[in-house]
Amino acid sequence: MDTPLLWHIPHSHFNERVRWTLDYKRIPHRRQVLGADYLIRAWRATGRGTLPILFLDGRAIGDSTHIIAALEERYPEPPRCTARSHWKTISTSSWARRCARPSSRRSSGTIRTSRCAY
Ligand SMILES: N[C@@H](CCC(=O)N[C@@H](CS)C(=O)NCC(=O)O)C(=O)O
Repeated sequence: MDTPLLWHIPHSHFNERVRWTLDYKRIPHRRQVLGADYLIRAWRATGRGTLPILFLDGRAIGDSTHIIAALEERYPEPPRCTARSHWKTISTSSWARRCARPSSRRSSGTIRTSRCAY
């Protein structure tokens, strides 16, 4: 199996949530920041002009939600989310750190998080 490769841009929450998932699951991978030619490269790889894109097991996967779902399937442990869902107010906990949006990663105290559907 090839080492997964992430094409990404640094300042983007779509890209950050994939980086966060890769880090959280401790998945060995490589990262490549794309330059100004990202659009054509992304289109060629996935048929859509957005980043992030993850190359996993010979597939180019676009869209952060699809990428995270594929990672969850390929690397189930540790699970990114539990079955707990729906709007809820929770205190910062291991569940919150796993499932809250990346922007809430460093939150402390009580946070409001959305349904944990990646
Ligand atoms: N639904 C996509 C959205 C990704 C997205 O919009 N990425 C932006 C960077 S933050 C992008 O590549 N935009 C390029 C463009 O729209 O031309 C995802 O979750 O990955």
